[in-house]
Amino acid sequence: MRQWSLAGLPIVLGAAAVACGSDGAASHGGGQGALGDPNATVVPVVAQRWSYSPAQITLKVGVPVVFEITSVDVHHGFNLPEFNVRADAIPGQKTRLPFTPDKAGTFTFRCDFFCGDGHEDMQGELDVE
Ligand SMILES: [Cu+2]
Repeated sequence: MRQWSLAGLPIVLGAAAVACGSDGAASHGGGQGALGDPNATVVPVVAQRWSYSPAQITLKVGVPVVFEITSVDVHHGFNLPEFNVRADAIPGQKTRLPFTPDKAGTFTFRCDFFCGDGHEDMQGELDVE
């Protein structure tokens, strides 16, 4: 089994901090920046080898939510490439990911942090209507 080096981690975390900083800028009219809309619905997402619970999520265009992502076993990722958002799913932690879908359709979220033999097939479906 392939082991990922921790050497890459500070780079990833650093990039996330930069993204959060710009998102929280005052120019972001009325929003709560990286903390997300306080009225946004929290959508819990639990990652485990090698699936997500729920495996299917339905959201509405323009309605903000906050994904609250965690893992029950090892470090996973949560990546929505069509929306250019991602977060880490870490055991014992909840990662909050504010998200407002801006287009309708059926999309795939997938693990982007190598987690073992089933990693390539670890995915779920996001429906935006
Ligand atoms: Cu994985």
